[in-house]
Amino acid sequence: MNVRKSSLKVNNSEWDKFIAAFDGVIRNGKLAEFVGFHTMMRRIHGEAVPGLWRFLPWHRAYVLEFEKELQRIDSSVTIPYWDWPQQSLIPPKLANYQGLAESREPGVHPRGNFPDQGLIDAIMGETNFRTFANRLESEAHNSVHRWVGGDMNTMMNSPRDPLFWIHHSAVDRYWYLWQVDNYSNIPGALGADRIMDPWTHTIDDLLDIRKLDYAYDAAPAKPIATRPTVSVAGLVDAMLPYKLRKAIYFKGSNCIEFHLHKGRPEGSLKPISSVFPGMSFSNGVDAAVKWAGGKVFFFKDDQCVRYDLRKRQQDSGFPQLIDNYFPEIGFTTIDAAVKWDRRTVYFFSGSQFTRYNLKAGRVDGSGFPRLISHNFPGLTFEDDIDATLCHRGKTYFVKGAEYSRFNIRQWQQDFGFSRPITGNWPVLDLKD
Ligand SMILES: [Cu+2]
Repeated sequence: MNVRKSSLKVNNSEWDKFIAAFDGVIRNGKLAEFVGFHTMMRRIHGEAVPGLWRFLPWHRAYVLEFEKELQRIDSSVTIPYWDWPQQSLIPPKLANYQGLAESREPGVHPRGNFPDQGLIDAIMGETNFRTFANRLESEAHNSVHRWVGGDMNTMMNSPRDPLFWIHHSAVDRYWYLWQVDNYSNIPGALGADRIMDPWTHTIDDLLDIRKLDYAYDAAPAKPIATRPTVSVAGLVDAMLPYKLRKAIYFKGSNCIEFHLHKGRPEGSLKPISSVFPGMSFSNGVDAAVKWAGGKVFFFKDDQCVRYDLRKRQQDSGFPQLIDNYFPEIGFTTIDAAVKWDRRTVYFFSGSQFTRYNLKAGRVDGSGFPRLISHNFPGLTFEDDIDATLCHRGKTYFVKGAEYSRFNIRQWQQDFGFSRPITGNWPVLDLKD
């Protein structure tokens, strides 16, 4: 296993070997090739949205592959990590060695500096991957590039300088340390964006450094955090748009009317049987969705009912098995359903969803069901969604004690989500 050491712990002979190997990849042209990758590859920095998700995994692959090139010259070499903020200066052995870089201007740039421990602690305390990655890149990583200045402060030339590599080893280490406590699923990078070109590494292959056969400092790498499980019971079972600007939230055998614009409940918690007389699932529903023609569909376990809102009665012939009534959607149970626009309904079940065309009365296109995680960029919830509702260009997803807001036009989760329901969206806290 390859152990990357702190720049403060690397001894003189190890620095000499690192420098000799760096000279080797200059001579064999590999460094120039790697400098080219940094310029060619799109979406590897946070200026573009996929870059926010790709920055850390792409640079993990980049440092790893470059380290392999150094090891082809000298197998004992690993890339030290620049141990800022403990070492907030150029490591002395590299002060007079700058590889292919032509210039450095340390300390000259007005916004160049090393992050202090307080900033590092704040960044490491973030719990949402995207927020963490964004802050690590923009607040810590960028300012060190600026502090070194010269070639290090350019996208074209920065990898020419050995400081680039020890700097990115440090960034990678902070991600790894964060991963030990926080699950990084990186759901916002989709399709080709999940592949760290020009290599074949995918984000998923790169998450666990133990599988990549390296570690930081002498201790073996610790296991990284895995997907958290929701330990509390869901606070809401289903949400249904109701009349103008209103919605009904369901929990157990009760429901409550909520005014979406005023942001408060209207009236009190009532039995489902009093609001929807004659509806079969008076003990509770899994999902509810507005349908065409003044109808609503309710789902419970493997059954569904259609309900007529004007007549205030359940249509005859219901309940039916979901599988019989909607044979194409691919689900026998439904976690959540939402009318997205006038003709489109989304059904969610487990880790999958199916899009349904209300006007045509059939599944909307091919390839359904699809994975939630692959089609809703950045959505924190990848499975077992409790309830969902569309309102004013946003779709709200509820899972357990948290909710998320998804921007339909931008097709991404809004910044700063998911959030706890309690304290942020109190009306959803239907516990008494
Ligand atoms: Cu960088």
